Amino acid sequence: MNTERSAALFAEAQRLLPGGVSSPVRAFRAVGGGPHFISRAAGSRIVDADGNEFIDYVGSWGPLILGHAHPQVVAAVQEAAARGTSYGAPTELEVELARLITAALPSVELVRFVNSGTEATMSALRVARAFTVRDKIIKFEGCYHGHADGLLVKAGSGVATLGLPDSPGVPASYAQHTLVAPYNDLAAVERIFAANPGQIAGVILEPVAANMGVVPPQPGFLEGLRRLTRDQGALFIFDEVITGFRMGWGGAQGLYGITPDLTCLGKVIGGGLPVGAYGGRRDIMELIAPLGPVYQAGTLSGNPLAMSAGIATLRALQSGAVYEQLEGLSARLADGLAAAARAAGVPVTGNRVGSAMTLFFTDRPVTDWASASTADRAAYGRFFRAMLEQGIYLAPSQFEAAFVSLAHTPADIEATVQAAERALPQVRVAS
Ligand code: KE4
Repeated sequence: MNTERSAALFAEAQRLLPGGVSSPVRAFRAVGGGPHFISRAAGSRIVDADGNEFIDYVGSWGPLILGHAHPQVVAAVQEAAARGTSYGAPTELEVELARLITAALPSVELVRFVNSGTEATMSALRVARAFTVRDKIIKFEGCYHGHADGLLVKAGSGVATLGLPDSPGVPASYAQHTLVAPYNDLAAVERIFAANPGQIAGVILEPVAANMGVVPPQPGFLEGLRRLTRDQGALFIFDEVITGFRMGWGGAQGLYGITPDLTCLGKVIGGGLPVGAYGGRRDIMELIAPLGPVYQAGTLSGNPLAMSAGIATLRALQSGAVYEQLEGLSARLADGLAAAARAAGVPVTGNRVGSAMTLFFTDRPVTDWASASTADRAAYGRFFRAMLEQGIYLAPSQFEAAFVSLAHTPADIEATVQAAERALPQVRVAS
């Protein structure tokens, strides 16, 4: 495969950007080789600077549930841009997107738009601390909530990918307020509450973890946390930046029937443009300026382009049996990959919730970071490269998700399974 143009661009990019990228996980450090610079995309396909075409399962890390360059999204953004790109003033568009979000998520009575998932979770923690007048929060090992200081503690995604358990630059005086439990371990959370009575402002988690690879909540885990936080006067914060409108119209909270106090959103609600949002109970969100004293602001928050892309995306998700379509394609892909691994004698564990899935190169169940981290990263790297050579673009990290979009076709899925049948026998897994 000719990658000369990408290689030249990467060399130039490394002279100008740290690691040559705008976000660490894109650098392919976990899988080897240089990143492919993408020049265009449409539907389920991306095309790199050398003209190589791939079936894409990254989908910009989740936002592109409709696929790339969806006509309704492109038209909405073009029309909005022609009327001006940003006003720094309220618009009807943010009212419309807020209407769609609050109708889909009954727990979200008030919502504030921001520009990234990081801003959403950072702001949700601030208002949780203000509301409870407590400083400590509980997060889970392997969950990633963006790069806000207090959340870069035993985080997942790129932090786990690069083996950076915590980040330098976060003052210990701040990180000490972040307490960490293993995912799916309710007893560990009960012990933390018992050891910190009256001090926990909130518990934040991905209701379906997707940043240590996909790890579903075990039965009773979410319900137990809901009961525990309510009993302890702490807020239950769902980070639905990935799961929101991905796991169903009602997100993970709809799928599992849990009512969180606060919800963080991003990705899908922006249709591929920079966006985030946080919202929840009115009595909590009324603390946010200008209504209340908790300050949070943003020059481009609610900007008309992101709002237009988000509205077009959510409206497209309201039509027809889109989630059943995603489920059918995703189940076929997951089953096909598992069968290919069995046929090749390669031990893997496949985790999937809806259209997000991960093939872990380990023979044990993956229910938390400790078990996810037993996966053979080198084997995943070999699998990734063997698939890339065949025109299949997976996440360049064992600890991320593969996303199926509504633009993927049954033929795409079959081509992917057949590529895996050829790739997996080449993957030698460390015994
Ligand atoms: P952003 O600040 O990257 O928009 O969102 C942070 C975030 C918050 N919460 C969850 C559950 C997330 O998954 C993310 C970001 N996801 C990663 C990939 N898993 C973004 C990719 C990247 O960092 O380049």
